[in-house]
Amino acid sequence: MKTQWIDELGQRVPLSRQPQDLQTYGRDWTRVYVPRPSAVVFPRHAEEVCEILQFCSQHGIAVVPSGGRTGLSAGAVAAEGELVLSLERLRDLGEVDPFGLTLTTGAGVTNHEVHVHCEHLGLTWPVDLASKGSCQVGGNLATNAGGIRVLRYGHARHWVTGLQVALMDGTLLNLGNAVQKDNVGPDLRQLMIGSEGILGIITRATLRLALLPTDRQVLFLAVDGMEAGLELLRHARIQGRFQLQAFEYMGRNCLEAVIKAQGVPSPFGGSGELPPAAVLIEVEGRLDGELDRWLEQVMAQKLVQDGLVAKSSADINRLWAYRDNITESLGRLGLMHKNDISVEVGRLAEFVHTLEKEVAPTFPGELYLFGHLGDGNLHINVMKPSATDPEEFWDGCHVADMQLYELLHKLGGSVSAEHGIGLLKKSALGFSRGPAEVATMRAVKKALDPEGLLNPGKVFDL
Ligand code: FAD
Ligand code: 2HG
Ligand code: ZN
Repeated sequence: MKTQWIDELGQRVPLSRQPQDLQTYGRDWTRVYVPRPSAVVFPRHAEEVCEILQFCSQHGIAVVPSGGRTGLSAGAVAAEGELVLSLERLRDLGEVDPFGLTLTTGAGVTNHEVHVHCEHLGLTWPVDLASKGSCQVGGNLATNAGGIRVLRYGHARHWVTGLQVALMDGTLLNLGNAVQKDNVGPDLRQLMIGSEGILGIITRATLRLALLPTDRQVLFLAVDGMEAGLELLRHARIQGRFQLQAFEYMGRNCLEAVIKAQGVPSPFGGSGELPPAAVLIEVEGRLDGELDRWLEQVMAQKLVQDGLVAKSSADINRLWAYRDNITESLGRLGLMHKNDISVEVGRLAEFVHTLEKEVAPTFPGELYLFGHLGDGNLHINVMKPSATDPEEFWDGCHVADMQLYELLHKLGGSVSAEHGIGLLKKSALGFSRGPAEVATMRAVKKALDPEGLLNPGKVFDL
């Protein structure tokens, strides 16, 4: 491979070809593709991002934008000799605007750093996910991240007023600022959000902030399975006179995986059998006994078998850790094939029924179900049996996936609720998006990146 261009670029901007950096920055959280970037660049400001893109356009070099590399669909993977462009040095973090409740930040600031920055003012950016320590604002917006508070606040796209984006030809677009009301033609900010780095590179964002929830109440409840969890959700939404912040579900084997991988005791105490499933509910505000009354009702109706109510912030963190640690724990116990699906909440019972009866037996491993029940979003993880060869396992999963996607198509669900398409889910795209819609996406991509150099092969092939 000709590498003269790498030396030339390395004289202009910080660049690494160290094998360790190529391994680290050439991949995200997924472990399906072998990272093979040609180099990694670390621009220090937006103008350098533009300079790199212009250089790459002139030399026909493919570029992969890389954030915190926590993505779960291989969107930030560079397996074909691409140049990785890391945003980690774009770390300017401004002051909170106390009038408009906004904050302007570089794309490379982590989600958690934004939270800490606003906390002392009683404010937060309500995009909250278990990967918050590593994922970056740019990555959150490029994936339109969901997370554990979507039920209350919606996805990341609702919490942005301005974006700065570098295009493949080196143009820098300033799309909006901290102004809240701004209806001037088609909204290019929203086009960029969720586009997984195929249309432009986010260099800076102005975020909307929300009040940090006070008087957080957290319940960890044992339920009989998915149907009971859904019934509980219906009760919470209709009869509970409180504001839900989160409503999360995990099957028994997920809980077992966390207990085993993290070396923690059962949340329900003792050494007795774990319940078929558990639901973590977070509610905000002073409730004057309303939550206790609701809990008594659902226990009387036998919707809940056992329950814990957090009594302190240490308790809240301890209970949330059972949910937050699922992905990490499953990853430690084995190789996982992942699906991230959603259907209307009202059709989730029907979906799970068919999944368990017809689709689950076709997967070549045990299924682990958990997710954001309140959003109709389930994470279906399949663990590779230790005796199965990885290639055979991936192939078997891809065959079974097609049945899963057919089922979702029939129910009008989504093949990617929050993680995006990236490289991994390209074969799923057509089950949730029609041919005319995909053709329109391609036309937009071609208009902004005619040579297809920005994150090539992600979402769809040109
Ligand atoms: P990366 O993985 O680096 O990149 C993701 C995509 O965005 C890639 O296509 C990349 O090319 C592109 N990209 C990155 N930065 C930029 C930029 N500045 N400009 C343009 N494109 C860019 N996701 C959820 O939605 N909800 C969850 O609850 C959730 N929980 C998670 C829990 C764990 C333990 C893990 C490991 C992941 C979880 N994720 C979740 C997935 C992941 O954290 C999110 O998708 C996150 O938003 C990715 O951010 P990142 O900075 O790590 O992006
Ligand atoms: C979560 O909700 C993430 O914890 C990760 O979206 C899901 O690991 C997964 O499948
Ligand atoms: Zn999730």
